Amino acid sequence: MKSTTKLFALTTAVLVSTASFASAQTLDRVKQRGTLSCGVNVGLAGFSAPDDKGNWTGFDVDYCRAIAAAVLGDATKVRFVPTTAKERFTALQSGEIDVLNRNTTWTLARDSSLGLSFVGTNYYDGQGLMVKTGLKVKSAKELDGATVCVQTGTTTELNLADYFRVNKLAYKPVVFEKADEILQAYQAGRCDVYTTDASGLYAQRLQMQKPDEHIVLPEIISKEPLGPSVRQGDSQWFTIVRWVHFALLNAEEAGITKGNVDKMLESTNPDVRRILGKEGEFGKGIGLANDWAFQIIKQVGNYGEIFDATVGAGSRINIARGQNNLWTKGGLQYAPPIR
Ligand SMILES: N[C@@H](CCC(=O)N[C@@H](CS)C(=O)NCC(=O)O)C(=O)O
Repeated sequence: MKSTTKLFALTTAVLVSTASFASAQTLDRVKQRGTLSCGVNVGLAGFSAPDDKGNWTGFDVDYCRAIAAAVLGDATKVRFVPTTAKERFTALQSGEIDVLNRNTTWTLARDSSLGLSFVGTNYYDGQGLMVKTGLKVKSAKELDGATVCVQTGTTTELNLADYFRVNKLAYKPVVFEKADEILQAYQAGRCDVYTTDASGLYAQRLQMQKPDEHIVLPEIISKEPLGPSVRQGDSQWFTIVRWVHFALLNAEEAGITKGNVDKMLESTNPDVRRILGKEGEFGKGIGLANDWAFQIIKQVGNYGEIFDATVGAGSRINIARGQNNLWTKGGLQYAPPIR
């Protein structure tokens, strides 16, 4: 073989292997491995945080477990991969993780050029601003000339710039790579304002020395639809992760809970029977066992149960369901039917 031909063959091989990796069947790889590799936050109370024994809890963590329950029949078969805001997309692109569940905002650039596909919005959020009560500031409009602590690699950084520019307010950003560093800096008085997703602010306030001395201002300055994302190019995997989210919502809507799911197997309600795999062959279409949704609910719970236990009324963070309520209760959470 001439050396140019050799070079051509080599290049083609590399191209082919990259392409086949991108479209490789993630489902098969997860099944072969026997564990789901799930990208989560390094530590954000309510969403994803390890305790001192290395047990992970949180809203995003439960989404990882729900996917493992659906795909592997076992919610414990998850390897949690902590990622910072900056690292998270590379972890998915490189194949290190199968899915990213890390308080990540769905934007056009991420959903296209960055090589990700968002499966839906599992938490409707918006960006907030926190200040010390001692500053006596009541509105974001009073923040002209403020120093603002913000995390790099986030939508937060971009919205902050927009908001202050549009409202003709001057500000000085102090940029950090990790939320912990911001927490320290903000408490030490290195900045007047801490800005991030409102959910993040409530979670971080609990970690502060004196939570009562900080308020979240009334303005919500952006839309932050948070949700799971997968690599582009594997539509089967995309559909699976998307329907795990929909199954969690449909289960709540149908009143199926972790506690009653066994009893619900005897239900005559056709909707309940389809969700639990007692009627129809809906698992087959997405490459899973017919009891895929039963396993999610039995082992992890429904959407409302996850929300309550991790970030809602049953948790220390105590965030109201608000927009994250089901559409039947005035919220935005709406899932297409399993049928
Ligand atoms: N939703 C926004 C912000 C996500 C984000 O990274 N938020 C910060 C502040 S709450 C965080 O989770 N930091 C944890 C860390 O990296 O230590 C995005 O997708 O860019």
